[in-house]
Amino acid sequence: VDGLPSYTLDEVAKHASVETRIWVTFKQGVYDITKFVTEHPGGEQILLAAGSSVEPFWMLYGVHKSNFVYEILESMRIGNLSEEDAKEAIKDMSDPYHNDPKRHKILKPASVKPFNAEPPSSILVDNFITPNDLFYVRNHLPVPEIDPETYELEIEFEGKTKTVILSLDDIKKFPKHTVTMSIMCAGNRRTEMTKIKAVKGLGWGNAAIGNAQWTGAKLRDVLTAAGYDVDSDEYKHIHFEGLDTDPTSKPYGASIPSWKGVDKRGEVILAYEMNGVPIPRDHGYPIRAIVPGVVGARNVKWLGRIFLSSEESDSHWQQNDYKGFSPSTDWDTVDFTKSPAIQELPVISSICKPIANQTVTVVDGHITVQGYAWSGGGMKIVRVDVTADGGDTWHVATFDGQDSNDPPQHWAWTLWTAKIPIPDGTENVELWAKAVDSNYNTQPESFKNIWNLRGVLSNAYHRVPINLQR
Ligand code: MTE
Ligand code: MO
Repeated sequence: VDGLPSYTLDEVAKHASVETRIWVTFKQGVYDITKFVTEHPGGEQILLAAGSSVEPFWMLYGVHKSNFVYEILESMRIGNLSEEDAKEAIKDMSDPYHNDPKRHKILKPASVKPFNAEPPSSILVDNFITPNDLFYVRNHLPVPEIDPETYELEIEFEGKTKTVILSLDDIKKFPKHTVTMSIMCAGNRRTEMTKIKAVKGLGWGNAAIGNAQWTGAKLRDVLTAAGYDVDSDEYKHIHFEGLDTDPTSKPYGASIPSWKGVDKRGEVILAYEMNGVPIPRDHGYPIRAIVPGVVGARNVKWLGRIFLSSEESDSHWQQNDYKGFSPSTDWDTVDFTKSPAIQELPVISSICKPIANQTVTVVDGHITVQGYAWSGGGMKIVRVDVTADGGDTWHVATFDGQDSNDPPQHWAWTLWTAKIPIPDGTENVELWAKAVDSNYNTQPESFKNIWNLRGVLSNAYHRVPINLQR
């Protein structure tokens, strides 16, 4: 290694084709892999790294992390990276998340790699539409870097050989459709359930939900153009695969029942805009499956493939995650095949202002409480009840923001305000909120009886203790 010439990253970048010879870097090493390209077990994939570092690919395709592979690479070494470039390269490239976008400081991370974060819940109730930069982010993997010019969406049908491929422009040619809808993570409000007993999952507060306007092509139209008879019920499930991949190059994936995907009233779209601008990278640029009324996990970001099938997606996130269980099921007894994958979510609400333990001023014998409420499956919130005395008196909230759509196409959340009378002399109280949806379903009273080992479907009454001042 010592005694070999030293090269800068710029020099390496000039060697990216057979004519100029193909160089790559790994840590401090510079390698000429021109001869090896035809022998590479992963085929032409290796050319993705031509003229630059193989490391990000190796982080994704875990098979490379073996002494055997390192030895092959060392046999092709022709030099070292210049000291300065080596420092930079090691810093960036060893991290598959180095390409993740910059995020707004206000997002509080529950985890950084992958990036998962929610805004302070008080800002949720400031606007019916959640601004893109303040919308919670739930990523399972690094954010893929996708070139809109070369982006392709593949559509395939089980048992048929044809593949339909659409570019971004192709998708934009379909009639434009906009839906205003809330997306919520199945783990929203998990930290409240955790207080009963520990669960496995990210520690979400009550802001793993947001409401946005999504614009794109209707899946129904796209599948029809792809030659599918949407009224045929030929397939039971529609799979969505993301372009984000794990270290074994398996993509994030999920599926929805096909009736939902093609239903005229289902309004499932392949979205390219979020609140009027191209979808930000964190939220699925350039195309995201938008499945109104259905849990966040099925709203697949960075959509790369649609597959119509007789079976559900076999992805980890469809089969072994995002399912509910009895409170008495633990990790020793859980059988993930026994519960269905979560699709449409149950009714939920949450108090966003004030926040727990805040000191609130009583004005004219009242305090003001604000929050959101939402229900899955296109149900509408018909009432929100708030109490400050453990349920002896309930006060009906007024709605500040609500869509005019009727169920079963009411996809957006409802923002509400309640004015709660506070008797003289009361020093601190606990506020409770519960919502009722258009099916007259309401929230369970306590977490104890809905506890589940993954901490999902965490929709018991929200209870917020506050202090009062006059
Ligand atoms: N799609 C892909 N490709 N990869 C992911 O990690 N996370 C899912 C869903 N779609 C995910 C994905 C989950 S669990 C949720 S809750 C939502 O995206 C979060 O969407 P957001 O980050 O835009 O808020
Ligand atoms: Mo999620």
